[in-house]
Amino acid sequence: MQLLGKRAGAAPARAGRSTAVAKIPVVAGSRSRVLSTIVMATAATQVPVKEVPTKPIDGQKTGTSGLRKKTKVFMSDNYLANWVQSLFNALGDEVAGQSLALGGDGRYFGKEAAQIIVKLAAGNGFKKIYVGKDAIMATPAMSAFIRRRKAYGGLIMSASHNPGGPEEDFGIKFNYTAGEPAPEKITDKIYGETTSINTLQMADIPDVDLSKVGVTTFGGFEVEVVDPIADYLATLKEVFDFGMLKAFVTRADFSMVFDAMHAVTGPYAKAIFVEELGAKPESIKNGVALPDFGGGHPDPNLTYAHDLVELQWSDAGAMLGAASDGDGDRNMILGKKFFVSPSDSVAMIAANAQACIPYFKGGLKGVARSMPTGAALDRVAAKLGLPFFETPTGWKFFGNLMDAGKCSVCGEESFGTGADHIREKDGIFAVLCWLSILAYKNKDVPVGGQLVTVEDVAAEFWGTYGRNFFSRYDYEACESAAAEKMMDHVRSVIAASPAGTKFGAFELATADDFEYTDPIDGSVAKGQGLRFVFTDGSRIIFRLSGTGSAGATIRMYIEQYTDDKARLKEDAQVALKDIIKVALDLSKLQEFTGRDKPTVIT
Ligand code: VG1
Ligand code: CO
Repeated sequence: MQLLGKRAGAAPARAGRSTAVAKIPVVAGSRSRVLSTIVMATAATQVPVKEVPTKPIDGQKTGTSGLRKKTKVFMSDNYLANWVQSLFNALGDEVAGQSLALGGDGRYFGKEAAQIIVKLAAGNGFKKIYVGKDAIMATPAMSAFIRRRKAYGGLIMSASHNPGGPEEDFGIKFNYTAGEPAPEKITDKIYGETTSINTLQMADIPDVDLSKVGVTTFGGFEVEVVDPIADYLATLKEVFDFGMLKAFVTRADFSMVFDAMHAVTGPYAKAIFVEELGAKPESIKNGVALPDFGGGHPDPNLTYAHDLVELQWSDAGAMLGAASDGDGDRNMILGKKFFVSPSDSVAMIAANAQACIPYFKGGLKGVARSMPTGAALDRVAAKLGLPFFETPTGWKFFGNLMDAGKCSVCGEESFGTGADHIREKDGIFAVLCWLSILAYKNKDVPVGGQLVTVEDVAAEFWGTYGRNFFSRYDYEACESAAAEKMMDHVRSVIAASPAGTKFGAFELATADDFEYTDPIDGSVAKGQGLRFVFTDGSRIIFRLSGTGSAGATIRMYIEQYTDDKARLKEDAQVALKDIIKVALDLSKLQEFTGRDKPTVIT
């Protein structure tokens, strides 16, 4: 029986896990007796399993990307175990005899969480679990790993760009058989299970040493501790020409700097940029992964990656500057004194992919971006005659398009760039794309000659396509009720504004709450962002974040296009001044939230 699954020919399912495990009556007041009772698990795994009684915990609903809460919440009672057991319940018979992968971004509580998950996987009939050494595996590396090892799925312990540590955030998400973040049909089902869960199936096995690569066996259950880099590197080598990149990176007149923000990409960057491509070891900044990310906010943007920004705006700046987030799926690309907006970055990569990156030499199958992302990519699609898709925020919406062969390159304005080599956004991939573009464009420039820079690549792109000025204002940790009220107000503005309504100098073309029908499976996602589209193509969008762990974060996205050659290099904040004022006025943001300025401007 395949409840949710897509993988044909998966290991044969047993006739239901619950019938294979001896039932123990859970009697109120007899907790200790039940806990001490051990039953034999499935014939497949032969691991002793304890049925541990538990109770539903409120609010275990996954957001844009997995479940994120304060670390202390995750560490309390059965918080983590309940969610993982609910996931396995949601997946049902599919999991029997399968192999699961597990890793995380190295944040505080990850190693302890891994031990709990290993026991649950064994107790729920998995045959094998792969665990990244020290419970580490970057999000894109997990996606690559699932695909290469044909694992049934993987669990990633991360709250991504959210800070880590005992007082900060922890998180978990499930990626499915193609390496993609679980689609909503699964996450909805998990949530349903969390509201009625009453038993945890915990294997009665000791903790596993996760610090050494190797295999440990418990009955028919196997734990394999793996190198978290090797499979990912192998996938990247299938995409890029590492020989060409090495020749470029080691040029005497080239320099790069990669800020790992004390997060998971430190070891990956060393292995890939330094050991494989010959970059100088000092090119990697903040390369030691720490459980609290050194107290920082591992979000690669102009505010939180300020050390890198300062360096790149100084005379010591490198030709290419880049940073990645907590779990390695985001990227920020900088030139010398130059910032590439992520909405532009994905479009520039798409425009140059076929010429510069071997994996794309046959051309792109199609491209996609999330709705709030700036529309530069649309122009590339139109010019190259490519299928184009506009999806809701969150990487899970790209997976179906890629599986169906309709999308090669995709991105989000939130520093997310990726392709169909895996099913996650991929920070190091984006850096390698930019290295490939620079290497290709400079292949005929002799050492010491005038190198084509990141800024030159952008200028060339804008000269061809015009420029979509883009900015995002984040108002973090607002009071939830106030944020909801503001969104209600914006909805009422939409309802009262027919096409033709004037907002300052801007004339409304349409306004709505974005809704997406997946072209592959027909599933519908509603309420994905309040948007105003004006007759000149300018846009204003409001969303509430789905990745926070407390309060509400309001995101305001602003976009305006120009093909006026004289304005192409203008500062985005200057270019967007008028429309930003329109957005703040129509939403009454300050009135509702009391905030007179955003926490982060991108
Ligand atoms: C944010 C971004 C979204 C991204 C998500 C996960 O979501 O806006 O584009 O996919 O984070 O990224 P939200 O709901 O907070 O706007 V990551 O690197 O934190 O997994
Ligand atoms: Co991330």
